[in-house]
Amino acid sequence: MDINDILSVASRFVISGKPERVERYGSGHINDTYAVTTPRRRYILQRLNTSIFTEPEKLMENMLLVTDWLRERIAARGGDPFRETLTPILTPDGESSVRSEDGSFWRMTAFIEDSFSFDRADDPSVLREAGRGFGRFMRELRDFPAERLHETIPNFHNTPLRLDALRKSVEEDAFGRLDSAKAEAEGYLSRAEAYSKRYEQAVRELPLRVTHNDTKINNILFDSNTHRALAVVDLDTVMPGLSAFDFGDAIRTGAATADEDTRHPETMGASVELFSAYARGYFDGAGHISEGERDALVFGAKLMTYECGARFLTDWLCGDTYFKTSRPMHNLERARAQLALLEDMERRGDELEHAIIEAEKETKL
Ligand code: ADP
Ligand code: GN1
Ligand code: MG
Repeated sequence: MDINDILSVASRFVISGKPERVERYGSGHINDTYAVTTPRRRYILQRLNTSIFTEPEKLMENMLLVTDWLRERIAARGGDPFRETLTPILTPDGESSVRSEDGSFWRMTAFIEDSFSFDRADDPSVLREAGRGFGRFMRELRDFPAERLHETIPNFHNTPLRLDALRKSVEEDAFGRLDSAKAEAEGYLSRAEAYSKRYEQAVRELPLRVTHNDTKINNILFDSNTHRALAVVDLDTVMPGLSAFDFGDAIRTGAATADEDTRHPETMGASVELFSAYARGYFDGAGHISEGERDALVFGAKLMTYECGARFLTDWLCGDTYFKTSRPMHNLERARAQLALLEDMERRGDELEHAIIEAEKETKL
């Protein structure tokens, strides 16, 4: 589709002014995201990846329910409901999406101006804010009727099933890539039993909440003026889940010493300082969590790193069909970086557990 086609998709939504400019936006791995500008405003227009989100209409139902719910909570605490959550833009018929001629599925949200996001931080005060923002997101959805949510990707954080997929891709080696990934396959599969066991225990014992499930650090926006956490975006995977998943996925990207995309796994590790900062903000934002949930937070960070790395490796072995890539070995390099991060988290396990205890103490003071 060329720019004019995208502009004509944009004009099918009820927007203020004629869409004049369109540019690629953000660094998400799944959807195609564009910023659309009219003489008056900007909008985010997204083509959903419908090979991954196979029932996009249901996903949009979730998004409308969740943003309506959050808007009320935000207004009730005196916040700005049009800046602190996504505002879906509808069509003249009240639909939340349109299909273009080629069958692709589009949705639009108001652009949240004067905000920024980042792929990795090195400033503890920003990480603390991220923790507060994602923690508050979970707290504000605490009483949300979870049964009204569709499961947009079934078994999204079912780590044992993700490992089955990895095992299968190793056995089949359909693209002849296993030779390039022997050490990584061994690194991931040798941990499968231990992590699956601990995962099953967590799922058995911990409360199911409504969680975001993709708390990558670039899925939270910060206010450019105050640098406070502003809005949690990318609501496509809001589904029932464990608090440890959301805590862990944010740590995986936010408290790492290198980018997820680094080609230098030797520079990848966990920053205890950033981890502590995130944990402090998180306890503050999330409010009460159970002892069991608290005790699973460090495990959540390891699990999400492990699971995501295993998914990158699977995608590498299956010919790069899931995550967007921009270089030939991208997914293999991502899998290497996540393995390096996991090894470092395992080495520093005690330090991380200690940081949780200290952060919790501080919130209780
Ligand atoms: P993906 O599912 O591909 O990750 P996202 O929904 O996360 O796509 O969007 C990609 C990026 O665009 C986000 O990381 C965020 O930085 C930015 N973004 C998304 N929605 C908005 C919005 N309404 N206003 C401002 N920035 C946004
Ligand atoms: C994807 O959509 P994005 O880029 O925020 C993926 C996450 C992975 C992440 C790894 C729906 O997130 O699960 O952790 O890439 N989202 C989906 O960078 O699969
Ligand atoms: Mg995203």
